Amino acid sequence: MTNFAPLKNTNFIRALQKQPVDRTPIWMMRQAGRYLPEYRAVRKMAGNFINLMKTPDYATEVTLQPIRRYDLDAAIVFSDILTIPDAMGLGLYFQENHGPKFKNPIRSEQAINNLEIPSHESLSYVYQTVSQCRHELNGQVPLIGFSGSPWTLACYMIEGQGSKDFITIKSVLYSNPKILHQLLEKNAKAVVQHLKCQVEAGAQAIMIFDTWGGLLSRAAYQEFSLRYITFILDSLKNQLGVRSVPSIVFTKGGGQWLEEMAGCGANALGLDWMTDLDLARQRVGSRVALQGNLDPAVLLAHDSVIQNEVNKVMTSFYGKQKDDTGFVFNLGHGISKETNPDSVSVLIEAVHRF
Ligand code: 1CP
Repeated sequence: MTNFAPLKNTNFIRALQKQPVDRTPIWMMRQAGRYLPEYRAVRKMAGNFINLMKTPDYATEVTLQPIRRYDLDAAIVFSDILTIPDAMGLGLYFQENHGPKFKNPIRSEQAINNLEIPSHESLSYVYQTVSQCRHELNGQVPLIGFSGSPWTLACYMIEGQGSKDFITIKSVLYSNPKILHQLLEKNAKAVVQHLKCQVEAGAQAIMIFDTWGGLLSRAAYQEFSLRYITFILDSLKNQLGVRSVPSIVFTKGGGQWLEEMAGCGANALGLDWMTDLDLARQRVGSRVALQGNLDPAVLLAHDSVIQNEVNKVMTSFYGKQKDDTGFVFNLGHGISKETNPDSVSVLIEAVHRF
């Protein structure tokens, strides 16, 4: 592994490990994105989203943009969860104003049998971006690597694109669970390898995005999502050993199963804004750190509203409990592209001032 500069701001890593911090660390999901004019400029240069993501120089540049502009405590590598299915041969493309789609969605058992775990080579642009970001960050803040959860990846692989209810995969779940498990198992192995390679390339923490886990019933969530996340975190610990890094699991709509999630092996759980931080802490005890959970829509309001809502989130975490370690401030989901970049400064200042 390359030698990188020592980390100067360790607050994020320490919070994930439930150790004392100098200040509450903050970063935002999708912090590199369309709300920033400098992102839109690089995206235009790249021509399209896929090219932006697959060109390490561009991807590194947009990863660093929010770090240059704001006093954030972590960077997240600019990539996408759909890189894995793309590298499995599903053919990712981006339809302007419609979002990502696959040319070859999974439509048969045969297609699942034919899937192969992506080679290191096919995703090397991600690892190159990770190393380049880590180098250019020069120890300023830690770098997060990430992946989608096997379930969330399968949602897109079977549907072929985004959806509100992902009804195609849910019908497979009930009519042919065995075949779905075969797909999830392949995805899980691919995710282990992808996260491991990102850590080896320089990622200092990892996050698993289970954006669509909340579509499942409690029992189905355990069987089709959490079980594979647990497998991934366990395998990573075994394979990385002393090089292991702290981990975060975010299931949107997962507030109902926090007790079970707290046992999956993650250092921290990401919470959406529907989940109360205070109650969450009571439910998971001191087993895991928590990350969240301001409604991203708050950023569309007046500065005084933003400050007020930040204080509510902070008080909800720090207000009543004795154990005040293990909190990372974040949004409850990705930042909206309608957000005024100045509102983000107001948010960050309010968190740091609290
Ligand atoms: O510029 C653009 O038009 C592209 C918009 C965009 C961006 C900024 C996409 C397409 N992906 C990304 C980057 C991205 N995606 C990051 C970057 C790091 C960061 O700054 O946070 C991350 C972590 C993701 C992860 C991702 N991609 C998720 C999980 C997290 C989440 O937001 O729930 C999901 C579900 C995707 C799929 C995806 N990629 C892009 C879009 C628009 C979508 C959603 C598609 C849909 O469901 O309709």
